[in-house]
Amino acid sequence: MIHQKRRLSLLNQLDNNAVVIISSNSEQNRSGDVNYPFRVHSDFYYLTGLQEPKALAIFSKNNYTIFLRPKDKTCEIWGEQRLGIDDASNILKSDNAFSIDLLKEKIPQLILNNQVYFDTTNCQVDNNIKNLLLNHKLKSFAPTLHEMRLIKDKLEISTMQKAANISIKAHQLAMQTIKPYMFEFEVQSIFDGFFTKNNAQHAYTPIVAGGMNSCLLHYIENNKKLNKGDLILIDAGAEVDCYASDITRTLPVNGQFSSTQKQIYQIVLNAQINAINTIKPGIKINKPHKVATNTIKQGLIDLGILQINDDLSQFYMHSTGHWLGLDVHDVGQYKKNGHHKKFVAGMITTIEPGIYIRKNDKINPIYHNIGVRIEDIVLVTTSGNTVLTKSLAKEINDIELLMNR
Ligand SMILES: [Mn+2]
Repeated sequence: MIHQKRRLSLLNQLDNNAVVIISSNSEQNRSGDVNYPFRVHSDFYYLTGLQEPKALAIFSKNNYTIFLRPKDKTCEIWGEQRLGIDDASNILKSDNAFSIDLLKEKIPQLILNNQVYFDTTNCQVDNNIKNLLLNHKLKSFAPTLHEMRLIKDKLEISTMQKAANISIKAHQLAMQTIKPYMFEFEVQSIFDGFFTKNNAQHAYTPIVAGGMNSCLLHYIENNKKLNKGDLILIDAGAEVDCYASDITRTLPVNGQFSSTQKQIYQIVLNAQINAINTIKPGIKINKPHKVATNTIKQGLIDLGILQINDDLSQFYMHSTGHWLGLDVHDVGQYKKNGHHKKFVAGMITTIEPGIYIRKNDKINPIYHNIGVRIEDIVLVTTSGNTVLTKSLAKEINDIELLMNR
């Protein structure tokens, strides 16, 4: 029923005679006969609840038709699950269900005299169909749909809390397991195993970065040895029912932060907490970033690492958060008419400030190769915010306690 509600809500925001056409993703080949695990297109899943390749939905206020692959005995023998045509209407609550092979034949009567909404960038249909549609004056539904996806409903919030909970437990397990001289991939395997054990997958390629690698923002090689006095930065989150979580923690490999590591870590933590505390409905969405950068700048000035007129971006060069949902960097605009939007209840954002000090002649070597990022998931509520990942340790003492238990 939720998908029906979403389709109707979208249609209510489009032209009265709108007919929306949206397709699933296609499978991606990895090598030879092997494909990557299939991941449905987020927009398609949001509107249909169907997780199959080679599927397409056409809906208007009067009709909802789904095209999908018919059941196939041979494919079934090889283990391929298909919903099939016969059950589709009942399960997906559509008026009609047809084989995807009939798409070209059926499409003209389904879009007749209506305003067609179709996003060529979102949809993977073959060129025959694309050309057929391009003969019509097309409009885009994506901007409207993506504003809808920005505000999460109850089901989405509870699914995202589930994903967050699995990630929290995996991070806790990592904190209790990490020891000097382990390899980064051994730490990654804690997440691989725990996510699989809980019927979840990685929402994105995890970053497990020890020592100098902690200063590389999207380091994913995860193949180096962890040295005793180093930090390890772990950015890893589970995906549950297509919904992402996204958590980063930075830990001392030996379970004890050094005094310089503590100095940098505490600045990032203060920045993160200050940023989170700004979040409530009506506040501009760039406020957390402003507060985080101010806190970090002042902290680095106090340590003598930065001068008042220096550019902070050499140490903090990314934004403080992003929308989170079906996509890790979720859809939804950050600005409207050139101005930052305001927070609204139901939005979910990450808050993830960091400081990255690479080897640099100008900086005291005691600070070299310290990369710290702390990332939590924040839900905007009517009265303020809730941190979905608040039960995961991030204070220095709490992390050291857990790592040495
Ligand atoms: Mn993130």
